[in-house]
Amino acid sequence: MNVTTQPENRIWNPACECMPRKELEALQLERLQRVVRTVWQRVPYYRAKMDAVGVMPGDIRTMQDIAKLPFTTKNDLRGCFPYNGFAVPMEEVVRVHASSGTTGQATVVGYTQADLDKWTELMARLHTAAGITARDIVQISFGYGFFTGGLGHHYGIEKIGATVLPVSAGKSERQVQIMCDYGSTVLIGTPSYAMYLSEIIEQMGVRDQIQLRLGLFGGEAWTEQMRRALQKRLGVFATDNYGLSEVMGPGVSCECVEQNGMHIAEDHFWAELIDPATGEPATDPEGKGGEMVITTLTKEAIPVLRYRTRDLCRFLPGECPCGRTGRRMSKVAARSDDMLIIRGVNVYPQQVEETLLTVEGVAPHYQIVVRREGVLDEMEVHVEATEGIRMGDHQAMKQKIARVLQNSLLVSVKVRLVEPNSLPRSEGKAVRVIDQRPPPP
Ligand code: DLL
Repeated sequence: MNVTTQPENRIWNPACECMPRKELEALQLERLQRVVRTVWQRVPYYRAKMDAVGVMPGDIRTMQDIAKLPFTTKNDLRGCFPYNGFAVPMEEVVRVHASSGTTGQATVVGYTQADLDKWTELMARLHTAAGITARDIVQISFGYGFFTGGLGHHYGIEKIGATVLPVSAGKSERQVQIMCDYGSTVLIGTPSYAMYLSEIIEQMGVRDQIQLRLGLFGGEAWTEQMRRALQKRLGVFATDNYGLSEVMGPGVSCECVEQNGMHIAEDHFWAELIDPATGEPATDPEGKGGEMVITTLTKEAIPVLRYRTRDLCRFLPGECPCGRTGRRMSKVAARSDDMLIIRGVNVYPQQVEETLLTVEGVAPHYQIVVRREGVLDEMEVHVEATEGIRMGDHQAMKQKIARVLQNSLLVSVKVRLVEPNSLPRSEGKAVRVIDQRPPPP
């Protein structure tokens, strides 16, 4: 199975997606001023925060004035649980999504009908940008429910007239059977789950029956190496898309068929990059990058000012040949809270993935276990060997992986080579790090 040729560049809404920058900037300012006024009038939480720093809606005269506004954090939104951050009465809210709440109180987000219509429009843009057409049969393997992945993608696919298979996550053999029986041409899910499905396809021996041509992956960080592996294994053209429930869900930014960064839907979101340590604007946004901070410009039910995403990325310079004028962001390199400090060296899980996937014979499944041995932190990377590696090769393979990782991460790493298919597979977002260190006192 070969990766299909690049799909053609089509644009869902050229008037918005290719809007001249000057026009876009005027629209953004008008929308920002409106949203700031709205939250100040209607959300006591924002009124209190703005009063505390002495900013009034009238102080926002240019986009740069946004820096006068306070940040919003996940904890702030948790504190508004469940509906205190809403700017409209409940009778105007037609849907609620929420984060899983596995790491604390869930964050709850509401949508008016107009919010859902805008979200659907942004998803239609995303799906068209990735090359989906009305002729496609689209299998959605994101969970449906409070998670925004399933329902968010669902309505966009319907809007562009393609066929949705609302399979949801899990039951992996059944997923593959559906792919064969229903002739799915597009797979939508997390990259780690797509990788798992590619293994099931091999195990079931049905590669010849798979008709996938596009893969739209998002919801978690993944590397270019992972993209190449997925394209090869699934025979798809793979694009990335980014979003977060706090500001809407998927659809905040997406790659087009140029595969060169994700266009931000700037008519609906204002994106800033800041230095995560100081909160000041990033000094080198196109080089070193920074933490993505997002302000919603059009959300009605729960507008959010300067939300600190914790996602680290860069803005990409230059224009995209596709014709869209929206500024592009790089892949998310990591979340600032995923950073491990091992013996004084900063390590991100994505660096491990990037390096591992360059070693032949290594399966794209890994887990990082961090422990404290005495006063020192130890990092052990669990890596699966592919079936082809004989037991006798294990020692040499282990040493090779440790050497390659050490050279790239600049910290000593233990490697444990584990049996093929023995690491846990994700049906949603992969858990890459198991941190067994005691919590700080
Ligand atoms: O994951 C929304 C989504 C669903 C996006 C499906 C794309 C596709 P949350 O569960 O609130 O929402 O998680 C948001 O996931 O802050 C990032 O850390 C991470 N994330 C989402 N998309 C990407 C991506 C959805 N393409 C959090 N690359 C975000 C890297 C991503 N990380």
